[in-house]
Amino acid sequence: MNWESVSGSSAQRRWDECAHGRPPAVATGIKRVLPDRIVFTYQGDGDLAAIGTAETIHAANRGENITIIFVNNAIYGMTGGQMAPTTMIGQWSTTTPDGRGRFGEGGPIRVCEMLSALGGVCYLERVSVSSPKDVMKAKKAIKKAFENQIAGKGFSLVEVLSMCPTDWKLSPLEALDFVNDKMKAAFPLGVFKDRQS
Ligand SMILES: Cc1ncc(C[n+]2csc(CCOP(=O)(O)OP(=O)(O)O)c2C)c(N)n1
Repeated sequence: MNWESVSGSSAQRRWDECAHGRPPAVATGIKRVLPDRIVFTYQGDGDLAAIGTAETIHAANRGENITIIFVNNAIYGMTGGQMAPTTMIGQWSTTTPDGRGRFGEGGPIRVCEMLSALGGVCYLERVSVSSPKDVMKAKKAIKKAFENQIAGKGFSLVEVLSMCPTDWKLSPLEALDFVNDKMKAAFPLGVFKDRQS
């Protein structure tokens, strides 16, 4: 969890770490105490949509004026490839050796679609980094999420479909195909909410 300040004559940057799942709560506290700071979190799918589901939903519902960059690689990467809430039906992981099952494990949680129902949310967009064109779009979305915070518009989240070749057991090029063919079908790209005021 990180915050950055550009107030005053010189930029001050600070990175804070907190327990998995807690970044939206910690960001809430920092932003409320230091409202001139630009506060953002950088979270994986296990962090944001499993360990920290409650923190994410309630910060969004309260309309906290923070920016969340949500990295969705459909797996728990750091701990070695267990099923994440965003693992897709049929997808292999170390804890779903026969593929994720709709009845045993449930389907993948689509975070942007889920949060779009909450009144406090200002901006939700799902992007990808699996081609140069996608990277340009992702950059634009992330910039907008920060501009929203500077304008005081409230909660913005950009979901970034990302590669994890190591835990998917794929080559880097195969991992790009996995995002383009499989993940984009399960997690459609686009703007899910864009409140103007
Ligand atoms: C509160 C808490 N629960 C569980 C863990 C163990 N843990 C560390 S990383 C991780 C998985 C993280 O997956 P994700 O957020 O998707 O990030 P990735 O590594 O894929 O980028 C887990 C479960 C932890 N560190 N803290």
